[in-house]
Amino acid sequence: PKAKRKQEDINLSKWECMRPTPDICENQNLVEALKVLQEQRYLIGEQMNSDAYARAIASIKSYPNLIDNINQIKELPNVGEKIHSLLIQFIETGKIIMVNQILNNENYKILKLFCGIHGVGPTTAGKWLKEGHKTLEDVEKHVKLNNAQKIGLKYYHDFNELMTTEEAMDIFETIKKQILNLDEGFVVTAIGGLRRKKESHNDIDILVTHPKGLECDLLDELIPLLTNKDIVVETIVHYDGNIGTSSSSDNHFDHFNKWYGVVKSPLTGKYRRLDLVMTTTKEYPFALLGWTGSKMFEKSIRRYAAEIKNCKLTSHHLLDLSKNEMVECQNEEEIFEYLGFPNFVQPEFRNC
Ligand code: TTP
Ligand code: MN
Ligand code: MN
Ligand code: MN
Repeated sequence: PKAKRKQEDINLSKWECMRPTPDICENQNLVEALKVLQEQRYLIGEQMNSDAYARAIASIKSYPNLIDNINQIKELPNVGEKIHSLLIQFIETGKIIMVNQILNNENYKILKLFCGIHGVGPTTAGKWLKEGHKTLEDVEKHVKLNNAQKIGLKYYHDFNELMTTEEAMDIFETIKKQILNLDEGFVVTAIGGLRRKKESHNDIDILVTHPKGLECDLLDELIPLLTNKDIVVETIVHYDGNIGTSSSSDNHFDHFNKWYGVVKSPLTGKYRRLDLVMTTTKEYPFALLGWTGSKMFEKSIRRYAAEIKNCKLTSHHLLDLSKNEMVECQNEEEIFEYLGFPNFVQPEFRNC
């Protein structure tokens, strides 16, 4: 078992980004139960409701002790009345009745199945369900899919199986080696869940820069090379960051050259998702911070920067709106410092 953190480590900030949050926490069973409720709200299109669960989950993940009494629940930030009563149910009975009801619900199972297709969100899944589709075979036969969804369906099984850190690291090292073969000056960094030291992974995310700016043409050379070596097997999207044509409702929309695709894992032979992001060296600290995640951490630190510091933080820059000037930062540490964080937040504690 893990070493318990001390009572004095309790941090009750309402800002997720200010509280150290590990991947696996002291109240993991409770977190897993609440994640079912959060996901169900998301799947039926109740985003606000889902977000309320996500914030409560983050609050619990950052709490360093086993939650087994009502006084502890009372002090948790970002837990509203409804979720509060579910937590009481959990400490009294060891479970949340609603969770099992959801897990047995046919529509929930179908929506979850459909959203497991890369490129399918709740809106599309809900539409297919309404049209009477129930299985992946129904979708394959009767629905017109876009390119990303076709790939998502083709590799459905592998994409929905989480990778171990060993496998994800092996893919990262394989790609890194190929990039450094092209030029030793490339700086190749694991980002996303791999950098946060999560114990399992949906994909591999890699950030690349070069002191002489060579990253701007790298993808055009790298992707054909990796394809020849049977490492890359599909391209999902290749964004040219200079052409601002792609529109996205994603909060994390940025303007980097990037490539999302599929690789064949050398270690297991399974097909895995890979994201490659190119950044200038000047933007590197901001890209690193923005692409390390978690998504909750990013949302929180951006809101904190805006509301408390009157700054606009993106994956490209930090703009101080009070002075109307860009803040130059050499590394992540300087960004946290400028935003008034008492300490640097290690990536492994950004798992909110
Ligand atoms: P993901 O790869 O989606 O998530 P993750 O690595 O935290 O976990 P896993 O892959 O195992 O599910 O995204 C990684 C980070 O990249 C995320 O915290 C936010 C950022 N991001 C963007 O900035 N823009 C984007 O378009 C996407 C998809 C992610
Ligand atoms: Mn990832
Ligand atoms: Mn993901
Ligand atoms: Mn990713």
